[in-house]
Amino acid sequence: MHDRRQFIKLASIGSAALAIGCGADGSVDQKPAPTRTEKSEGPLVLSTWRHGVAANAKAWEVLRAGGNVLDAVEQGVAVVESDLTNRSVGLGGMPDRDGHVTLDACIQDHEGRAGAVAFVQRFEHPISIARAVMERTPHVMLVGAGAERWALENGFAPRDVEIPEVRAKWQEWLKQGQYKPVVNIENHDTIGMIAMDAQGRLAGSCTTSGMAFKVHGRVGDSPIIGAGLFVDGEAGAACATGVGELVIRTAGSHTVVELMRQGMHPNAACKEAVRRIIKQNPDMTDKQVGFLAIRKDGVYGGFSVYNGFEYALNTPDRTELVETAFDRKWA
Ligand code: SD4
Repeated sequence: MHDRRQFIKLASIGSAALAIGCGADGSVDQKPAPTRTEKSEGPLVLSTWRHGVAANAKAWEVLRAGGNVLDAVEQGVAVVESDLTNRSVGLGGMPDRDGHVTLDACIQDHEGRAGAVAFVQRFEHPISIARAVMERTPHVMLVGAGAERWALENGFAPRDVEIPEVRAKWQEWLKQGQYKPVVNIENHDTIGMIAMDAQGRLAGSCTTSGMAFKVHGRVGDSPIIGAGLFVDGEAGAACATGVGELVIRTAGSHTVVELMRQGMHPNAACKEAVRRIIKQNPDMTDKQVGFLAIRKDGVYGGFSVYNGFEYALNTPDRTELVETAFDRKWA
């Protein structure tokens, strides 16, 4: 329970966010946001989309057992990477326009240590390679053939997966060959996970097969620290989903964390990041973007361009799928 002083503090943060002018209706900021301000109240896990439910269950298991928050975010999203029925994460994902499934992932801890891989093929767990890059090299990111060779040399076994349904969809797409992503359907379902352990340590992970039928070699926001994911132990954590190019151009997750550092509520910080994207891109037709955020004090939230962006939430009191507030309705 929050005492009165705590309540006033939260209320004033909310109105500060409103005063910064994050949107005309203000409804997100005015709603009493979900809060977790006492560290003793326990851990917290958020992850994008419905597949986040299974990922969160795994992450929660790790945290409940007193495990490391970095293990939690790695093992959580790895569940989704292994699910070959998932068409937007892992080896079951949709291919690029040349028929290759190429994967992007990154991970970051509360000390700002980070690892990433991009444009990798034939590995089931890019998130684990990303973590290994972080822990075993002086680098942050490895890409393509170099990343694959490094993974092989470091004990990761390649895996060849051929999914007839995916092949058939690609062949169908080739008939027109048009790149026309549509929001909220299987083309936009990266898993991004952000979490806090009982001691208040933050970590995040993000992994995806990227946009279906992308140009071979294209890398989205998901493996880019500051775009698809950003964690700062002193301020908060954020992750993104949706059209990666829009998120990269605005350093989306970094924006969210920096706004929270200034005291902004996570809902308002995500909303402001969305506002900047919309400002840069007056025509947002078919372009979904959503953000999730946890502020250092355990307050959390999210916001998206269109309705339909759900996130899986685990707290000591709640295990739910939550829809974020949004800027506009997808008709
Ligand atoms: C990307 N952000 O590669 C990813 C796409 C996605 O949910 O599916 N996001 O741009």
